[in-house]
Amino acid sequence: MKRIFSFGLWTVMHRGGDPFGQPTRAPLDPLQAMSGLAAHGAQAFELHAEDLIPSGSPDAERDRLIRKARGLMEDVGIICVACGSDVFSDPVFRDGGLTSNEARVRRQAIARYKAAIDVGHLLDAPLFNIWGGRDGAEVDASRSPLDALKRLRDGFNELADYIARQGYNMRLSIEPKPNEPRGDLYLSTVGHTLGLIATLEQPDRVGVVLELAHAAMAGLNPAYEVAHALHAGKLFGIHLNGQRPLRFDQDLRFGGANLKDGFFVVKLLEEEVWPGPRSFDARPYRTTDGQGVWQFVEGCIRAYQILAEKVQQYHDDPEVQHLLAEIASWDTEEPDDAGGASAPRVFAYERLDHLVFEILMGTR
Ligand code: GLO
Ligand code: MG
Repeated sequence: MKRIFSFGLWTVMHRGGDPFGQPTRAPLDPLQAMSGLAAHGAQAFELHAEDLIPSGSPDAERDRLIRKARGLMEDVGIICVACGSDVFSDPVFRDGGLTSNEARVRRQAIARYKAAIDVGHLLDAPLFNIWGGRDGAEVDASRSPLDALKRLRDGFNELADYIARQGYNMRLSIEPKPNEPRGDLYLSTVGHTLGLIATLEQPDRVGVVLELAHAAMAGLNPAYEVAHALHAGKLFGIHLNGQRPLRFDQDLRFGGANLKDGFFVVKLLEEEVWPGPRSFDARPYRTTDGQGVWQFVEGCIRAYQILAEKVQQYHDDPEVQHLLAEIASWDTEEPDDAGGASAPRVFAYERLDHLVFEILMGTR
């Protein structure tokens, strides 16, 4: 299987600003972002429709920008694997998008998503991914969380229905996150999101996008989150990056933190031959300059490739094979010494875990 590497346009377009500091890099326009990504090893990109088309652009301008993008995509050989919408930065959504207490604002959020779904369709995106960054609260008295879930359900139903009625060849996904920018977000983990999806009118059309950083922010094991999505047949996308647990959303370069978590996520994706694009949603450091942005891109891709090689090495290692075969042999109902007292089981997990460490360190 040929792996497809993808980046959010917003990752390389990010200018290094943070809540306490001004941007540190010159702006990069979306077409430069696409061609730069193609030149540095990516075969695909994701975007918010607004990354390419400023919100409120008239249709003619939208069509012109899409024609330009499609021409460039053809020229440089890059495809669009997911589209989303920025329903978080405009102050109108400060009390929520789909969950706002103002019906008028909820309608605006739906309209924004529908317009972005059209953009995704025009770029041949097979997935529309929703991260509702404002769908949460700081003031729990402001709305019942149950009402918020009902509003999310109604919103996702309407959007899935829109995609179906338009006849678009596109699936819908939801990207959970526990908090930030809101104090708490209503759809915080894969498990919560799967629970909500089960209540939708067309649950088959809707899945999840798991972001490693978001799982780590919740103190969860990202590989277990991926496993839940895979088990439910719902892993529609993945956002790879690095993150130290229980902090603000750091979006570090893939490989920049929690190496072992990254390894076990890659191990799962590779073992399951998961067919989706390996998408990166990270940010170049604030100290990175315009050139360094492309080192960031190459670093993310290379980190994935190295971890995939490590997964292969793990499976080829005779001692690992021996230990895994032994573990598999315990999975039997047969008593191993009929009549006599069984010898206490020796679990060689210390050794197995150390072998993972040696493989990752390159000392084996
Ligand atoms: C923020 C999210 C965000 C989404 C994007 C998808 O924490 O990770 O970057 O992935 O909005 O459209
Ligand atoms: Mg993301």
